[in-house]
Amino acid sequence: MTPLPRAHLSWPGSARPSMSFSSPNKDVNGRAEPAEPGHDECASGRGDWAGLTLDRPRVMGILNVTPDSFSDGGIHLDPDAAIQAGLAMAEAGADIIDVGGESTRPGADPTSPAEEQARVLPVIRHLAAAGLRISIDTRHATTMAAALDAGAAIVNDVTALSHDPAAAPLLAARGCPVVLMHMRGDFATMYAQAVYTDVAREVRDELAARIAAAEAAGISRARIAIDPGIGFAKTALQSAAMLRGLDTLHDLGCPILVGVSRKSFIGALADEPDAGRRLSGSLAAALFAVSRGATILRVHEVPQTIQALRVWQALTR
Ligand code: PMM
Repeated sequence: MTPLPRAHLSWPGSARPSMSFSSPNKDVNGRAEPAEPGHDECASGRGDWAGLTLDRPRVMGILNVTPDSFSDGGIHLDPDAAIQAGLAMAEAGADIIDVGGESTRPGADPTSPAEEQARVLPVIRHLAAAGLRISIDTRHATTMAAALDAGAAIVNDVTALSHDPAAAPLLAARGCPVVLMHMRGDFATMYAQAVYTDVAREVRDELAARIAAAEAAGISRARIAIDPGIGFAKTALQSAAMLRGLDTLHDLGCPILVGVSRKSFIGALADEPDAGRRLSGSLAAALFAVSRGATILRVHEVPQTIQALRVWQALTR
């Protein structure tokens, strides 16, 4: 099949600077990416982030090496199965593979950093050695450090560096890109704090405070991506309202990452209790998020998301 020409998106609001990304992977048009620049080459604001050009949507594949994540728990607990799944997502065009070893499911038992590292490090070592761009999904500073040592390039913290006081100084010293996700409370208490007057405005203000804390610790804004934390301390209706107001986050000047894949708000909107049967709703929400300015999508189903993005891009460019 003849590859489509590289498609460019029309972003809502202002035009975005072009970014170019590197990986042994293919982009969403099936083209090989150029070699990755070093971390120091990250540009500011909505420009390059983590060596990726964000002139088009990027895909982060989810690899939960856990027994109990809400939709894929147990599937990738065996390191060989996780490695094969990560390689398959990269082959399908994922730009980043997000490896996590602790379930963030409400009510999940906390995982010790030692157990978390035992799960993720063999997988990260293998996938990083194969040239994949890896993010580590953790709130523990010791796991961040060990994952970066094992070859991870990005830290994804669902607590926006608020859980572990050692995390921000560590990342300032390491100089790596980081995802700051919005949530309130912890995994056990977050729904008790899902009270908002204007969810998008309040999430924006709380993310601004986390960005300021990161900058005060020495992390440059150019290294920060933000995430509204769909489903975290938000009801289904609040998650939907957050997505509708996603463009409220633009003035923070950071790339926006969104994870809607299989989330319970999809189940609520689509009346689908089985998380494994939420692909269609997840794709609809993902494309909506892109139309509101999301630049990175965190997804379980990489090939299907890339197909949806290719068609969407071809129609909107
Ligand atoms: N969601 C989960 C875990 N980590 N990280 C970011 N940045 N954004 C998210 O929305 C997010 C996350 C929970 O979903 P999973 O169990 O499918 O990984």
